[in-house]
Amino acid sequence: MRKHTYALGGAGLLLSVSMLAIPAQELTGELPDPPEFAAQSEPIFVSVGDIQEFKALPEYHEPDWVTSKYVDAGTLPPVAERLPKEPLVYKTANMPDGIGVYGDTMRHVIGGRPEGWNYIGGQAQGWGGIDIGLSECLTRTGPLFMIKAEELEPLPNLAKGWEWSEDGKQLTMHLVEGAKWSDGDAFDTEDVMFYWDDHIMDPNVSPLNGGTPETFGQGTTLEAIDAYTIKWTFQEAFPTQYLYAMAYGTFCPGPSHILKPEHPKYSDNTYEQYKNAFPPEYMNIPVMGAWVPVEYRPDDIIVMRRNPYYWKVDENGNQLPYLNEMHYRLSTWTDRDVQAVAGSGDFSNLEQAESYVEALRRSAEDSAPARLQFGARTIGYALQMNLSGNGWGEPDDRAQSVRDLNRNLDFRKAVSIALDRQRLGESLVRGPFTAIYPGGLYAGTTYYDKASTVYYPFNLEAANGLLDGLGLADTDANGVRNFPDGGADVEITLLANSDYGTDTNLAEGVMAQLEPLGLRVIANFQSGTARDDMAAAGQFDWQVARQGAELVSVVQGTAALAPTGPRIHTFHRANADGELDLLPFEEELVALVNKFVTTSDNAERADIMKQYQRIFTENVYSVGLTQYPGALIINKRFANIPAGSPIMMFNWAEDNIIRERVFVPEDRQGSYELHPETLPGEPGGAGPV
Ligand code: BQZ
Repeated sequence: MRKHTYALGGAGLLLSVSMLAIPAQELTGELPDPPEFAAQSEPIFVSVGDIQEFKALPEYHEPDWVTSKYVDAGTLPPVAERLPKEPLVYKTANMPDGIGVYGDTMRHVIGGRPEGWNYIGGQAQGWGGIDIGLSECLTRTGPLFMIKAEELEPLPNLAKGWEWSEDGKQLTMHLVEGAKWSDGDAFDTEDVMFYWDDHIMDPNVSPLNGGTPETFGQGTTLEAIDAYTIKWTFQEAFPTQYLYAMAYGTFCPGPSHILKPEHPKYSDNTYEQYKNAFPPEYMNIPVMGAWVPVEYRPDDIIVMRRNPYYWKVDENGNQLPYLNEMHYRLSTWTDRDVQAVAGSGDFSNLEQAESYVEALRRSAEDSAPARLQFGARTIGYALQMNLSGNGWGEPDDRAQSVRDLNRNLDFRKAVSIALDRQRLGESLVRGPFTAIYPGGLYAGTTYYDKASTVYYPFNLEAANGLLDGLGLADTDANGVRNFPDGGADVEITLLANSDYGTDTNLAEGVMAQLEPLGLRVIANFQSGTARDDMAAAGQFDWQVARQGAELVSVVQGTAALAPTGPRIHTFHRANADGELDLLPFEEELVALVNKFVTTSDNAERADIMKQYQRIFTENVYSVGLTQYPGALIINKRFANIPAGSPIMMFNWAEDNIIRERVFVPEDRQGSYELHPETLPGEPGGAGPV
């Protein structure tokens, strides 16, 4: 069998490119505007202070059965003792339907599966709002979609207040004094420093959602001043940006009194043993969130019961949450839409465009149990090429040669203009939903600027011309281009998440549309966690990715907009020696992102993002595929759902709608509770008590 060669002919290749290259300006074109989409609902814009405050109230309340069954029985302290000195108080004026009543359940359906409860140790809980509900973080950003743009700043949360030093290099934060974990243990700086010292700053641990030292700025330090005060020290002055990184998903401390004894620094455990020390079967894991896991049936359901120590109340002093139980049925993401529309489930982020027509048709009927609330076009997909040329993900010869192609601008341009985005969008759903998306920041979002967006329209002929220019000829006439000098066929693996029809449909669209370009693209469809692990390890040539909040809001996840650190970017990370081989335009993007983080001047920020968008799209940093609006599907019996809450902006809707203050009016409550009038039991115990 003839040994395949993948040589790209090094400098020879590059030289020939410049001579043959089609002038860039000839490949650019006018970017069509997204189709009008009237169904989008608008938020009611307010100030942070209109939503919440921290203060002591004259009296506190809880469900009657908690008082009679637990407090009166002496198995639980009175509610006032379970609450912090100054609980977080949600203001009635900001609650669409006002003060709520206790009772009922929200029935989620999810497509993920729990690996275990060690979020900060790097385990996934199944997504779909589970980890968002369990984890509380120093600040909060989900509800920021309703904050006036000129007052935009993360909401206080476990950090109830903070102040900057004169020179802006130090930030002192005050934790909610007297807040407790759901088993009654005190939440304090020991939990915060355990997360910082033994997770963020420990290279052997990768917390879920990717917190790394760079997330908080090169050289940043954190120290505990006392049990309820921490102090950050930054290299830059007033990097207010990092307050967003202190929200979900990158600064949500875990229960150190439970996790620390298992951490390798304090035990004989290996890091793998520590990560897996709290499997899904472990019930009543202490949380700061509103509900605690009390039952788990594999491939069936996770049931959660109200947290008796939850540290938030309404203005009448009623301890939240209002809902007694949360269900997460373990199914598929598509089934989530189906069940929400049918009324056997209560919530869904309608994010898979293929389900739109049926969901709209069904929910238009008067008898429909659920309503749809469309937001802006913040669901976006891109084809991301692995840009590491120095070994991230340990590529073999074939993969290494693909990486070298990926790092070539003409190659990325060729792939981009060989894709017919109109057809890709319509292959998902017809109608005014999908928009042509060249990549980068999304049209319709705060920092987007059309004039700064370079668009290379569909042009298969020019695409073939570019690859000819790279010396990738089909030397063995099998319809697939070969690497130069009689090399092997150009074969490229395409990683995609098989848990979503949209991801695999787009991937199949890309594979089909690149055949006429003579590239053999091979599907590597992996289920949720497997896909996430392969992507994080760099084990892909290309991937179809649904992008995160950073390209929607810019201020959330900013550091991940470019490889600002060795382990932070989705498609370009460092090799095993920690070396990051940035391309020249990437250096520029890193500099712009770092500048954005330290600039609080809005005009300057807007200008920085214009430069970012131009360099991103001009260099086809990633190949945009499509962009469309998501819709919240929520059962009509739920009250206090904020107007205009998008499914994805600063975070997912499971955070945006503030579930702890969602309620069901008494006369509409269903009898879905599986463990009525029970509370979580001992950590590691059998279940509810
Ligand atoms: C929303 C979200 C809440 C993760 C996950 C999942 C993981 C990714 C992403 C979305 C699911 C739902 O998305 O699709 O609508 O409920 O959970 O966390 O795709 O595989 O790793 O980034 O958020």
